Amino acid sequence: MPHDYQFCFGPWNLSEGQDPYGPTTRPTQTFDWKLAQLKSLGFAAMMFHDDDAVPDIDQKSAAQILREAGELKRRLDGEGIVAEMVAPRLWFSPHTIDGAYTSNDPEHRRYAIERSLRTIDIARVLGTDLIVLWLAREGTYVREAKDPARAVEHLVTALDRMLAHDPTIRLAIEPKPNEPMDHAYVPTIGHALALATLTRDPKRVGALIESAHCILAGLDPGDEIAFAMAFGKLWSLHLNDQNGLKFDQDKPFGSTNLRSAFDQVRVLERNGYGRQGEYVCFDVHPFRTTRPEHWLAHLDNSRRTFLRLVDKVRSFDEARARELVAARDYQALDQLVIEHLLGPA
Ligand code: GLO
Ligand code: MG
Repeated sequence: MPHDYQFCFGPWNLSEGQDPYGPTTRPTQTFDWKLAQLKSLGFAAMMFHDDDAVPDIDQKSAAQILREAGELKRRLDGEGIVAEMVAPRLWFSPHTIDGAYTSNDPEHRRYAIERSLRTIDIARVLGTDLIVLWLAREGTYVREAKDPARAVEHLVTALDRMLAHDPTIRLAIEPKPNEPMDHAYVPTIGHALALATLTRDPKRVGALIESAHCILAGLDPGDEIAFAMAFGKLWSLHLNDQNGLKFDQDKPFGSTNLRSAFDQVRVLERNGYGRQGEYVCFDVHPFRTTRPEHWLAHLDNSRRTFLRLVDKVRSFDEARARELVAARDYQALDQLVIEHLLGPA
């Protein structure tokens, strides 16, 4: 069945297998190699951290950053690849050990904001107006270590500085409830959209939803997606899967819970995701056990599963579902979904 979805991933999604307990299991690859893989898979766009676009960004002047971003833009144009978004990587630097925008150290908060402004400059050169904010270290390990109400003020200050820096950019907050922090300050889509209302330009602050992050928050990814879409605020999407409350697994889409994946796709279909140019991104990683020759399978498989589920959603007997809803026969509705997913006996 024809579809009109456009797909993307980031260079970090071709990861090399390291985890906190062991080193890489696949050879290190260059950015050029990763770009070539994206092309070979037929994906339309790439997501970027600021330092994926301009390596060693903290060592470079603003002019040099712009120059290198310009070189990258020419390469992407030459390959016919779009930059979907740019995200400040605010969790690697010695200046962000205690958080970035919410650090207790004012110097470090300044660093985080300045770096985010450079990210915006890069995004403009790469031709995207979308800045993604995964607020990785904005939270605590020890609750008494920070003032959570002040943290909201710090976050709003940072968002306002970014909005003022460029009147055309949009900020998409990517909520995640934990990891690396014990508790994060913006754990759900509701928090993200509430935060938007306190900024100088709420209509330019929206959200990116990642399936696994919803599961880690004990929430239903499809409901979170629907909530953001009801506000017109779902500007990007990281589809993947997660087996319960464990470390952030970034499994292939549908790998753990096919029915939840079906529900996510159904919500996207029913609410017209992609019609404003939004991309379907897969924030997935190969398993550590994956051999180099199977390096791309998790991305290809996620897209295959997504497209199979688009077909499943479009062939679902919605008229019958409406009758069952009207009759409050949710028992039969439940089985209708299960048998549709199972296919003919
Ligand atoms: C981690 C996040 C991360 C972000 C990426 C873009 O849990 O999902 O992968 O999506 O850094 O900001
Ligand atoms: Mg993500």
